[in-house]
Amino acid sequence: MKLCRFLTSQQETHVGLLTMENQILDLSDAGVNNLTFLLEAENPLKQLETLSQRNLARFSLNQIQLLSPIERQEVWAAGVTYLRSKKARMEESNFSANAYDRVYSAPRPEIFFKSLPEKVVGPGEPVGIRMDAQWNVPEPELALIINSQGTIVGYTIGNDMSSRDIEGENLLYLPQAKIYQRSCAVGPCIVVGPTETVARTWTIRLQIYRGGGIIFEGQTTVNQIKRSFEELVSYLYRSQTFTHGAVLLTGTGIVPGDNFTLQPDDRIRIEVNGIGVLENTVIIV
Ligand code: DO4
Ligand code: MG
Repeated sequence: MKLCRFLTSQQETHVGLLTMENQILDLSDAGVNNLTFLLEAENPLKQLETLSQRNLARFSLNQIQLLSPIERQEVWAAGVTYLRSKKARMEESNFSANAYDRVYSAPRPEIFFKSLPEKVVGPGEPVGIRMDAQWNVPEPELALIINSQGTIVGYTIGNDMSSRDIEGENLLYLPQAKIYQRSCAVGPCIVVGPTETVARTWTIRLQIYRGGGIIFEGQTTVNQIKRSFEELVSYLYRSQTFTHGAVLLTGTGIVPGDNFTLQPDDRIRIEVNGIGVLENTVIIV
């Protein structure tokens, strides 16, 4: 079941279900105006299955605008969860190679704050590269949707936009490399139902388009994430409460070569089979 938020032609925000026929079943027509309400339910999948049987208003995708499927959830991110990420970080960093090496196999994972919900960019909206950074990349990541109890209730796609020169200069600059205007995109929908075992069979694919052609292409599998999802969530929820639930990006396993940097107007396309496609163009912020 694919849950989404969308804007109607009357500029109203509704909650919907993406059907197999690429239509949107308007759950707001059944009085459901809030994603979090569904994600906090005892059995969200069962609720969605029941709602999907109802004769509700339908829209085609060209009648609406998909929004990021986040309401009041903070976005956090795990790092150095793939071997590829550890290697890239060790190579880029001036003094901190050892820190990345150690965190990859330490009991405690790297987890950092990424975005306030209201700053998250949705499908089709521009993502940003910092005006004071020279080396910028997208980080295509599986995102866990977690309820207030710490249960994983679904999955979506996240883009943890990052400035590698700022991150590499000094580890203490990480928040500046990671958290700035339009640095986090999430969408297009939340897939409710699959277990971790199923999610681990998915492939993450990144394509970057420039001037009509593809300038970078890469892929990885979710199964290459070193830590279990439960382990990542249990660290995030330690000594921390999330009244509205949280979103956790699970790290990147795709890192373009060292001579690649994003430019304005590049189009970033991230596909996870099992979820869908998240696409954004790049602007300087
Ligand atoms: O510590 C650097 C950030 C790592 C990261 O964001 C990732 O591995 O995805
Ligand atoms: Mg990342």
